[in-house]
Amino acid sequence: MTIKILHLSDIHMGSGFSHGKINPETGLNTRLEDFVKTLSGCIDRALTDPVDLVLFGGDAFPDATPPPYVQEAFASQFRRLVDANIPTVLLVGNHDQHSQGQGGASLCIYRTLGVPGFVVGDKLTTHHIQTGKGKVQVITLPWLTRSTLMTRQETEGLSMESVNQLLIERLQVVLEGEIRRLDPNVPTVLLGHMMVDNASFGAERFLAVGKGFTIPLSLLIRPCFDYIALGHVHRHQNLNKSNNPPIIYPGSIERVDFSEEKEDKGYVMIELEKGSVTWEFCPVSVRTFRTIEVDLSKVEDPQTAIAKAIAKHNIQDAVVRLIYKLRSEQLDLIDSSLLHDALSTAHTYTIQAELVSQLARPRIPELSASNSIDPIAALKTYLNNREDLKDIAASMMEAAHKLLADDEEMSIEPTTEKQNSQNRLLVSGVDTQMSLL
Ligand SMILES: [Mn+2]
Repeated sequence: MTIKILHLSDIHMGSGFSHGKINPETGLNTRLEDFVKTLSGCIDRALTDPVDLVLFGGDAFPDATPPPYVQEAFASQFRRLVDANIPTVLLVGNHDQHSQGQGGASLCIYRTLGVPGFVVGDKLTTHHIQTGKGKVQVITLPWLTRSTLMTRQETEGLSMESVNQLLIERLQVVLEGEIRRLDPNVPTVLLGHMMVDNASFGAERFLAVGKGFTIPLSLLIRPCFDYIALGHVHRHQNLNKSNNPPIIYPGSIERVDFSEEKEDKGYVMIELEKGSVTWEFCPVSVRTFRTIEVDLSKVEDPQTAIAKAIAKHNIQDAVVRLIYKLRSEQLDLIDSSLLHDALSTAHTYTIQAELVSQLARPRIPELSASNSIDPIAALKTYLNNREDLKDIAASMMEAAHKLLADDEEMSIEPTTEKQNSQNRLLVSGVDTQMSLL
């Protein structure tokens, strides 16, 4: 019998409030209302279809301690699956884990309360789930941290790269143990919250400093898995072009920030049988995010140019950011009240003016925009050029290493790429920015 599954992920309910406003009728942030509406649409689909199982790929909230009204908004949607007797697996993502680790995840309350049909995936283990259309095996692989599979003593003195390598070796062993105990006749899904690397399994990948912990694709492509359901990356994609098995990030259900401006949002519907699976990405309609960027530095009439740039876009009910570049002597030529008028139909908007420096050249040539260098190397170069910081240079380097290591432990956002480019921008030029370091 075919088992129907709805796979969704990265709900992040309660985030992005800065892109919303207070709804005077409800007193709630409109972005919370947007997220609830979208989640509600996903649950509607699960109920009307109906599906036999719902898989959530992790990151329910922006952190492990969401305010009660946000938790309740989340719970009241998932409650509808309980009422309809649809079994559901809630996987723990990095944002759901408490920094203290040990069982403090925001989703564990569903297990503690014994919510019927609900399984919380906070451990690497296999769940045998009885659906209306037969049995399914779901291996849950929550967000891994070093402390998940290793003790502090084991990792002491090891470089971050060796720790990551060791972690992957451990994971391979534990996963193998789960795989050996699988019933080969029952359809099997691996549900994981992680960054999966397209590259093959090799040590060279760990040599790059500051690179996040990733799991090699080769570790996941196993004939025993019929479908690999992922969470963590906010852009929908299938990592296995041969589709055997599909390795799917459904992506986030709503735009969390501007880095997701151009992405389609949605969930995935799966039809699963042992040895045969089909899946389909189902887009949902979410609020538009729109960046309007305009360079006024070379135009005669900046006010007209900026009005034209805005008029080109449909900004009705959208979250808008207007970024314009201009020379300092043009400042008086912009009437900001006219900008506010032009943007008034947007849901919310921000206006960001950037001065174009006539002398936009880097003080430290190695840190020019054309060189993309990792944060540690950039800091080192910078410190080498600052005699006055000599005394604290070593401790600054140490602190930076620590920050990057912590960052990996706590949360690696799919926006890393974008943040990298922002970092590059930061070191790329304008004098005032360098002095911020
Ligand atoms: Mn995540």
